[in-house]
Amino acid sequence: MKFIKLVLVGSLLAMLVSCSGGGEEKQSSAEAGKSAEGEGMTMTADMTAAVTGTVHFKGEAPPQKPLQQDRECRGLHDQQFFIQDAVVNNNGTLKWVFVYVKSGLGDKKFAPPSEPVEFDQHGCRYEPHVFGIQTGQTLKILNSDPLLHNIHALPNKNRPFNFGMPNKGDIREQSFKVPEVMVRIKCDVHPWMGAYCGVLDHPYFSVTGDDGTFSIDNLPPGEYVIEAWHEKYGTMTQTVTVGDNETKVADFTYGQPAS
Ligand SMILES: [Cu+2]
Repeated sequence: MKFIKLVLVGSLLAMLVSCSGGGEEKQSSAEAGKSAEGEGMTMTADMTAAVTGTVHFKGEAPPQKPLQQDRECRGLHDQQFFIQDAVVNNNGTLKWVFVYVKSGLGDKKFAPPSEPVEFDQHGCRYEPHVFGIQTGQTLKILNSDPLLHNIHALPNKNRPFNFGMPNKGDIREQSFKVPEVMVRIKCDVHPWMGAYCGVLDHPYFSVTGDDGTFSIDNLPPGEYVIEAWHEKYGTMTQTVTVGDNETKVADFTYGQPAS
């Protein structure tokens, strides 16, 4: 009798845990589905304007500092990682710059994509270090490491979240409700782990990689303020006017001494 009681209590607890855990995920995907089917959404497929460019870094590149990890994390991989807060590529361009349409879209509405944005914890680093996501889009958080990480998001406008992911293969889903550039994400177990997420209510953003270029495609024609954001070197903006079937180049240059 006592055993049965324990089993009952146990399964009740398990149900409670799974309900509260799964409820959040259901709610966010339901919200995404609702806005995807909503009326008045502007489609992006037939829009033909584009803004592309390169983010240059002028002057001496900062030295690449090796990332110091603890013994447990070093044991997960045989690579030498470097701190990612100021990465100048071999071609003199700047990596991890979030470039996006800051204004100019008016009241056009854009449904979030149904595909999630994947965000991994791998070798005790976040991958990717900088990324963009649309409001209502699913952020699929993975843990590829066989140890405990926690995902601690520190937004100012969105609801913060903070939970542990103890096992390899763990998956959690989150989403953001309102635009916010940028949301910092950190791990409290491993203080060197940090990432930045740009939340927008439209799909017009890009992050520079190893060649320092960015591309913002499928824009409606118009005049836009394009902002480049870098975690260490700050923001720069410029205004660009693009017509149908037109691609404008908007380059940015960081690292210039103040004039
Ligand atoms: Cu961690």
